[in-house]
Amino acid sequence: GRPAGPRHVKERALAALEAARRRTLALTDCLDEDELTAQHSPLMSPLVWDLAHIANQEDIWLLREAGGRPGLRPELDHLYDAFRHPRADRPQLPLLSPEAARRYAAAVREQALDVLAAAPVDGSPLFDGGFVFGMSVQHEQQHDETMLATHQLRKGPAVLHAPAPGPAPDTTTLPREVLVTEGPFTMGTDTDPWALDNERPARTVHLPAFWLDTTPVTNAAYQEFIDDGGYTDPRWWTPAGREHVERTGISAPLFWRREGGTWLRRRFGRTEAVPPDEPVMHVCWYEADAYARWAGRRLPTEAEWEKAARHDPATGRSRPYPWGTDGPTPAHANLGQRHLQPSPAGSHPAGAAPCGARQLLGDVWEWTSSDFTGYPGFAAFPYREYSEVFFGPDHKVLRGGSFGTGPAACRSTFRNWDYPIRRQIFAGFRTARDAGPSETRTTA
Ligand code: AVJ
Ligand code: FE
Repeated sequence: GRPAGPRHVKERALAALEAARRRTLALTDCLDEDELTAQHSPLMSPLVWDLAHIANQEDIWLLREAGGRPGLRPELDHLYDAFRHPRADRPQLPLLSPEAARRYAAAVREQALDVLAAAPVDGSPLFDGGFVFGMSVQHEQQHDETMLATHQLRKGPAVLHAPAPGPAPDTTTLPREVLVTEGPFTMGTDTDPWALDNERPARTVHLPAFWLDTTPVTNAAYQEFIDDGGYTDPRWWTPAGREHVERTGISAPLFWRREGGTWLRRRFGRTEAVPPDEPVMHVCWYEADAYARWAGRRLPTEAEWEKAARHDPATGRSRPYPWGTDGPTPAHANLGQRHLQPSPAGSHPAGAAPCGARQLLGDVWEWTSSDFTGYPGFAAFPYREYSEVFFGPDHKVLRGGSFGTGPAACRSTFRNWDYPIRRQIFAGFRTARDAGPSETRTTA
């Protein structure tokens, strides 16, 4: 279990704030001023914008809202307001220089740690369980993942280095799919102190039995779809997906290129053969959806994904993580940019869910079939712009986190969302199918 109490809450917040900042600095200290201020893709901000935006959000939320202080640079709020300036316009703004952004981030952090030391950690929704500090950490970690995606889009030689993940254990006896039996489970949470508004409230959801892939779909499996003419066969695509493929001409995951008979991929400034046993990534929702139909299957709904990731049939309860209640270790999941690629399919048996599925957290985000909406009883907190303004049919839900996701922004209830055309994110998928009536009483 998790130790409670104000001292533990503050220690957890402090450690998470420091870990997130180490990563932020690692992603920005490795590039010179020109590279930090350049726009590597119109989809992304210049890295120096992310750096100062992280500092500005901490200025707003930890110094002003939580600390009741005047804050350091309120005059910068408009420059670093994501809603005021689309990403493509950000390089033209009079942004802080990299040096000034670093100084701003350090100065805000110094005061934020004073606020943390003096803060109550209960008594109000903003402070209960250290929520506002957890929110700030998760915000920084999400931008760290966005910055990692910017690194993947930049041209030029590699500047990030990390060891490769270990090989998968022997997977010859691993079943291709696992059964999640029919019945109710608790979806969402009322009790996780760092859960964001869109993960709340908890409710009971009743699902029919279904089968789910034991691991994310691999590059080798996805290549079969390509080789089978999957991209040009209209049977596999929704009308919107078909239209998207025709308009963009996509015919393989982003960053892939065929040379002779081999598929190569560019990864953080290096080119390598596509590893067959790794989860496929940099595919959009339309590609994931088409692959699933080609395979005679479908994407899981968001509710199915969450049930597979946390329902414990032995107790009838939902877990914070597939493996239980303790936070992730490297044995459980490939998270936090310790590696710069997903682990091979079948890795992390210690992180398996009760149903037997592996790698639900970490490695690659997983597209689900669901639109991003508020749960029944949703209440925006502490601000509408975090999630509520994105609710609706334009965004699809992704679950599980990637190798680039910080551990504080990853749990069985965490919800991510994006447009169905997006491919620069570290997203793959796994597939599902309905279980037949004779299978509903089988125990997984
Ligand atoms: C939840 C990843 C979609 O990056 O747009 C960052 C997170 N919100 N700053 C995003 C976020 C405000 C968000 N995603
Ligand atoms: Fe942000």
